[in-house]
Amino acid sequence: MANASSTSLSTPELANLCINAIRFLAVDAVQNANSGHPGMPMGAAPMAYVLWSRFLRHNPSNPQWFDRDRFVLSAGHGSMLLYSLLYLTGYDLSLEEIKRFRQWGSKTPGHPERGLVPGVETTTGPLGQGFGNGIGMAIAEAFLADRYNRPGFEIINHYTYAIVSDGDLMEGVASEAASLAGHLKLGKLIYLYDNNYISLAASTDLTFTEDRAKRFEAYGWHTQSIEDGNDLNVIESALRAAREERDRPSLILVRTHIAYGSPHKQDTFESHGAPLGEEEVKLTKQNLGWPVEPAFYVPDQVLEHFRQSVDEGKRAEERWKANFARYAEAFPGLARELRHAMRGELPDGWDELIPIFPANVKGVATRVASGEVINAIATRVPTFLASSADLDPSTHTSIRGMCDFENPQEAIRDPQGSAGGCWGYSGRNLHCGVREHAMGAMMNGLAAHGGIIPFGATFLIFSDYMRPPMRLAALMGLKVIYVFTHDSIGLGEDGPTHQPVEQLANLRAIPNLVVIRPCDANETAIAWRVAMETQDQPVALVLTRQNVPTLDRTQVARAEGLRRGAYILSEAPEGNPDLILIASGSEIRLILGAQQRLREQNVNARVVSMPSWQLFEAQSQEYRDSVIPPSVRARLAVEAGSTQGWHRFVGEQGDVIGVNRFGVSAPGEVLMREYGFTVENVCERVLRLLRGMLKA
Ligand SMILES: Cc1ncc(C[n+]2csc(CCOP(=O)(O)OP(=O)(O)O)c2C)c(N)n1
Repeated sequence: MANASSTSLSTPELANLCINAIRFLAVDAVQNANSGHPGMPMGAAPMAYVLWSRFLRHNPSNPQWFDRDRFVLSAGHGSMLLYSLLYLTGYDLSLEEIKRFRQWGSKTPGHPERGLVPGVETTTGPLGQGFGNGIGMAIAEAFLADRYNRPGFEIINHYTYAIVSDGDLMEGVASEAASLAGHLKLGKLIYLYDNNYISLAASTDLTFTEDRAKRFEAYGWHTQSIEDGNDLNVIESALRAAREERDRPSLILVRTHIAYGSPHKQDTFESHGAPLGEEEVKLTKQNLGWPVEPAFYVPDQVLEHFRQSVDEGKRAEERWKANFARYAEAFPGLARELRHAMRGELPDGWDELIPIFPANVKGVATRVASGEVINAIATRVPTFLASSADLDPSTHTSIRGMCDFENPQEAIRDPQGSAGGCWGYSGRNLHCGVREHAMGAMMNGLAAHGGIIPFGATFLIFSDYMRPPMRLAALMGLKVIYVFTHDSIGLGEDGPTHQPVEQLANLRAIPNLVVIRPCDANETAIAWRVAMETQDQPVALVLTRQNVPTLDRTQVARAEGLRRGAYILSEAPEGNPDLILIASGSEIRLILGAQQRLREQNVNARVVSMPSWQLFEAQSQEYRDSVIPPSVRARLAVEAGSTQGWHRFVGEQGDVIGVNRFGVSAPGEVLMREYGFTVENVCERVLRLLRGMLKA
């Protein structure tokens, strides 16, 4: 079924049976679960059928085959559409699982979840995200194809398809991503739009009346409109035309009817997110000529027809493997590189060029140190891709001289801001423009596609704009790296709109996201190593705008300690500590200063660098107790951000110097002083803490 030539096999009757099988698996599963979204799969089944049976090149026996077409169901609430297709085409998803839709421990959760359901490329549900993920996947394909294909060897050559809905198109993230996809001329990106004029709570007449085709044309997309979403031949022709259009992404607007075939629910918003009801299920089956019983009925010829995908998929992968073997003979170096990339492995010697920074009292901003590390890694890791939301001069995240990811046909009119080198799809710098939402969603697509290690950069304050995709990256366990600079009120004059306060606490609250705030250049280098070596978790690096001293590691512990999340940076001078001082990032300088000053007052303080809560919490209790002994209850934490959560480490009797109000526009040093980030204030708070404990 992978190529159109097999369409002659599918009589209209058989096609109709197949489409109704998709529809009624969805209807029955939702009815059985008494929860879910039947309407969308019922309306979109014909386009999904045409795509999956006549175009999609995939291998149900190996959902990981690298050169498969990618398919994203961006309207994740219509998950039963995807589960039906996966079951019918022979993925490792049984009919029993379909019957257990939305139940505890099933492989058919409410919304498609990558990693849990075989064949699901990306977790969708929050509308608009899948739309952006698909664009990341198409970028990955274009990048890898440009870098690795050679004449006669189209090793990387696949399409990215998605089904998107009104909700997807309404969400802002889709506008950002569509705008960039149009600019980049991603010709192998093809989206089918389930244009049914109904959303969750209303008809789109109440909310969404722009001319969608014109909107996408203005973005630079190729658009086609189909009046009848049940006309398979027209859908097939449109998909064919979209595939032939190589210079623009495609949107095919398909007029469909939500809950198609339901006598009382078709075209109503009630059918969007609730079971049809037993009586209506019966009437709908009768209306479409489907047996009322049994539920979950799949005619043999339907299964047989869909299951041709299994053999076709195997053959397609075998052909690809044979071609890859010839490629490896002709281009052994490239093939080795690509194999590493496809497996997500780092090449030998990937870290050889990462610098060790000499001690320096004046120091360097951790964003600047990070920039040096990035360039050292990029030289050795060819699929390490930088993206930036128009802030790379400030975040120091350009991969210098290693080309810009741009459409190669595009004439460069004004190259300001270019990273230098060539201009094309093998460019290592993906300029996202001022589009953080899209950057986050696209990075998930890049990582989910595989073969690429993406990182993206912006100011910490604007992590707020990327939080939804960051949450999904963490949920999926994707290897995405975030570089967030300008990490505190210490950034200064830009004022409270730009000064993060609650962002660290916010990011630390996301399960499975590793947040690291290194204290100096050498911790930054180790933080990058951790980020590169971490496989199934996103990592956020939180960096300063302002200089911080590069610590003399002959006087304090080695920066390698960062790997454990927290470590004793400087032991209490007299051994057993009276007090533990804990900080991260730029505030380490203060607690080191306080340690010296307190010694003069006979207070014996241990200094703990705690760049990452998550890494620390992953350590054994024994290790954690060795760094923060339970017996030492006098503890003070210092961090230029919300104090929320810090009591977990300082305990009930401990104290925290933080920022629990918005910042102010003023020079960073002034602000830090006024907000109590001085050695004097740290010492004063320590003495107060110790006095209070004596009294208690
Ligand atoms: C970001 C986000 N906001 C809200 C929702 C809740 N929600 C689920 S589907 C939907 C709208 C559905 O409209 P449409 O996309 O046209 O899907 P259809 O009604 O055609 O199934 C909403 C608001 C969501 N899933 N994601």
